[in-house]
Amino acid sequence: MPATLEKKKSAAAGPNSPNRKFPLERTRNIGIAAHIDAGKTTITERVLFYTGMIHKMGEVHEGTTVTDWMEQERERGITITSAATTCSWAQRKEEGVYKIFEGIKQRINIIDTPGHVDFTAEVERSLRVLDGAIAVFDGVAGVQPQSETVWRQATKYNVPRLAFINKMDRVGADFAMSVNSIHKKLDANAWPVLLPLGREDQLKGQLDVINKKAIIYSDSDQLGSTYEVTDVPKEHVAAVEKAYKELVQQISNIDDEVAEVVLEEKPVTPELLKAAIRRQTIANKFVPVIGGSALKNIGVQYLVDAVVDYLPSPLDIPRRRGWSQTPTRQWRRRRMITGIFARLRSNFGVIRLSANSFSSVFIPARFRKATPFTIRALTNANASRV
Ligand SMILES: Nc1nc2c(ncn2[C@@H]2O[C@H](COP(=O)(O)OP(=O)(O)OP(=O)(O)O)[C@@H](O)[C@H]2O)c(=O)[nH]1
Ligand SMILES: [Mg+2]
Repeated sequence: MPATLEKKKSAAAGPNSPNRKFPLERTRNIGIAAHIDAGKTTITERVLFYTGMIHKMGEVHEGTTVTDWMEQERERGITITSAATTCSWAQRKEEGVYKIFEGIKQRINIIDTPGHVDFTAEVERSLRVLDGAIAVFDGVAGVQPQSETVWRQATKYNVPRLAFINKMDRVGADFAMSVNSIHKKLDANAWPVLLPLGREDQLKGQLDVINKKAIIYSDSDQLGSTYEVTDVPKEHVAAVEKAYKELVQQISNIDDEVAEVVLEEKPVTPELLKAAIRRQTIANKFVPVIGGSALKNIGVQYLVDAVVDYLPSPLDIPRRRGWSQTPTRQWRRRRMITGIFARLRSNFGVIRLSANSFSSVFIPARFRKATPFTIRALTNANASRV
């Protein structure tokens, strides 16, 4: 093959090519964020295992997970630095279960963030570039202080999110209390789409509220790869019906298409309901809630299905603005900085800006070194903001 043709072909397959293996509409860039120890790294490890990226499931307490890769992280069992990883996932066909993107392979890029309060800046850095997030909560504690911080950060950057109530296997786990604490402390419009089936040592799987099915994990498969999708067991029918009514009502309050169908007293099909949940989640008006246990390998496959169903592809959300080296963009940047100066001046304080920070904004690169001056601007604001 001639060298130019070969070059063209490899360029076409590159990550930024329109012919890339996974086009943007089949990509999800997500982060997992939560209070310390909520189970973010354990969830990430399970996702990598079920998507076939790794063949041996690691554990945080054994120091064998993929995303806690630093020596200190492995020794201490905590995440210190955000780690990015990738996998692909096709929603599995299951009898009586509607999934929006069934059978279509998706690329999921994941950032596992740290939960410790000392690394809040690290989480913020991740959230500002993500398209969606899984907010993880401890099923015993509900919303914890650092969950509030990451929630606010995600809100600040308009990141659509799912809530995963983890650790439903722990003694004292309470799904309803956790959802309630999300309403009270985070003031979020968050409602369950997948309830945990049982709790503590009786946790058996999940209840699909939209498709009205039960996902029951096999006791003989400790790795959680085997489960059965059945009708909802009799003793749980009332709970699923209640959650379904609540879900339809909440969605109809914010989505015109569902509201219309409800007003006409027609059935709200899973297709219609899921499409509305996707729309409203991406619009940041709704948060689907899911229960499960990462450590006990219960509920992670349907969590990944929910990521694909409800979180946006990069094409579903407005473009982020960044800095560019093109003259037009540099001009916009200059205008913005000039605007900041105007505001600073009106505050009648004084700061000094170093020659470097000033020249990098205003002076073309080839002249920068030859510009030995500092400027004074009038302000009482913090210089680091400039
Ligand atoms: N009982 C129970 N324990 C869990 C579950 N998920 C995680 N854990 C345990 O909780 C501890 C913390 O889990 P991690 O996955 O490291 O939590 P994290 O949110 O990544 O923690 P940081 O990154 O340090 O904030 C580990 O000992 C896990 O084994 C769960 O579903 N049930
Ligand atoms: Mg972690």
